[in-house]
Amino acid sequence: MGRAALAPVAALLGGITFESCSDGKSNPARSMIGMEKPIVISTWNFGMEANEEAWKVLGSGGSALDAVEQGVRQTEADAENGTVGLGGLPDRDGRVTLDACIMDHEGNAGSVCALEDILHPVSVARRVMEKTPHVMLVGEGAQAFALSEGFEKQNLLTEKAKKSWQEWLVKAQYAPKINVELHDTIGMLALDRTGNIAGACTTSGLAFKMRGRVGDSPIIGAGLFVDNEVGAAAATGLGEVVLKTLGSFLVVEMMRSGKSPYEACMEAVKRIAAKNKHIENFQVGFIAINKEGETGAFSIHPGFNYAVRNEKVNQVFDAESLV
Ligand code: SD4
Repeated sequence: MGRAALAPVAALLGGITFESCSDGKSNPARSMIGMEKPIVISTWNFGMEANEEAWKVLGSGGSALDAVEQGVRQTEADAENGTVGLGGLPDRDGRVTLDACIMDHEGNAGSVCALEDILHPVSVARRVMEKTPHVMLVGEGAQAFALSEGFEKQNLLTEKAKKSWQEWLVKAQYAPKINVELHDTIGMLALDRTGNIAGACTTSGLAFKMRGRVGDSPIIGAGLFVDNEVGAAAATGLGEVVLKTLGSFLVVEMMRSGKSPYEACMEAVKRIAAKNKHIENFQVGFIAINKEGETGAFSIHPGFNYAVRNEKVNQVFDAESLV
């Protein structure tokens, strides 16, 4: 296991500089950032822009729930991002199908799976949470609900994504493999000024997946879990293996038993590695935050990074990895 990649990979705002320091057991972000609230952490380097939107809410005293919704909406609307919302790569039939969920500090949760033609699945998930007695709506039912709530239909298949799909069709090999360099799902966790935690997760899932395939991202406990007494976690990577360990729930439970966010993410990754063959074929990364505002992350392979934002820091960190 390497201690690779502790160095920050993005410049800090405001000219603040920090020493790169870690004992290999704690997250460098912890040493650098200190444990301060409010704070937001997101998967991948594109989390920087999403964090910025979340920060507009958090920095002005808003709630963690509003922050994570506003934050990931930025990614959903970014047509250049091929794995979330608009511009997401379609399934093998050429349809963009979106999965998202959201969870608040009271343990309320909402989720949509295989939602089509709606730009902001995370906001539909929030409506499911707030306006229905249910947690999860799927497919046509989710879309009908969204339309009844005033969301509008929109074609989410961009020309770029369509071209990638058409190229894929030439061979049409159904072998979903996570390339560790691919930037995937956005998971975002926030701790607000009042000490409440919320999280959101949104994705177009695996590129060229089977029609109807749903991964971990919209599943409470797998792609995302929040327990306001303990902390929160989110996952990215090959959903099938995260589903089989309920990865984000596992991370939160490990924090409950005393592990730091970093250690909890590492333990969940080790569990996945122990229970699955051929880890060389897939990537999984977790991010986590605890009640004190300490953050952490860990992945199977190098290449996973995450963005952290608080009063002093706005930065991308490379996660440490098992391999
Ligand atoms: C999924 N976990 O649908 C998502 C996609 C992802 O890296 O995060 N890919 O399996």
